[in-house]
Amino acid sequence: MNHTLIALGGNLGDVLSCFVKARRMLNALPHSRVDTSSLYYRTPPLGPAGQADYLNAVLAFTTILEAEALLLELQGIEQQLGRIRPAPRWSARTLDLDLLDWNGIIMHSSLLELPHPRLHERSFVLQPLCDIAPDWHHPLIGLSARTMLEQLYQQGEEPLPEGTPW
Ligand code: A4P
Ligand code: MG
Repeated sequence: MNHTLIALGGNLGDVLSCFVKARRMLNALPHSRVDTSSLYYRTPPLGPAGQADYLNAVLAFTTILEAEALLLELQGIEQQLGRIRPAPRWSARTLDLDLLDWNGIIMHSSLLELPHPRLHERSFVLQPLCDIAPDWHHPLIGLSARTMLEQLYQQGEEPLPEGTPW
């Protein structure tokens, strides 16, 4: 079985309901289960101005699926929950499912980059990741999620408001 980390984000419509449905759909994939869920966080939008706040969360997910097959399943779930593609990069969305890590591998294909290339720059990923896997180590940077989050705060990034259970 493969141990993976999946980030959820969204800022359009009833995002929390999308998170709940996405978790249920992940649990329904063959030989797969959601092991742990972070709290969810309300986060200021990174990217174009004028967007609504996001909700963000991270799941630990065990699956028989290979990495690219899992990414296709994630995109299928996004679509079923109302994600419109193609859309301009970083436009508001009902649900974004990013694969942060798959068994700690490093990969650069046209479809998939692992670990997720921007995860270490983002408190809206690292804070929920720290809820469920603070000792997870970034396979390229070699630092734990906890240390990467502390570094962001040392650089002046504002801590997120307290998270909420689903
Ligand atoms: N792709 C490559 N690697 C991965 C991976 N590890 N996981 C490719 C998921 N997808 C991966 O993604 C674009 C392409 O990335 C896909 O075709 C896939 O093959 P997308 O989901 O279609 O588009 P996107 O999400 O608009 O682009 P991108 O660059 O992934 O955006 P990000 O980095 O996900 O940022 N602010 C807050 N507060 N919270 C957020 O969650 N999210 C974004 C989107 C912007 N601002 C945000 C948040
Ligand atoms: Mg994405």
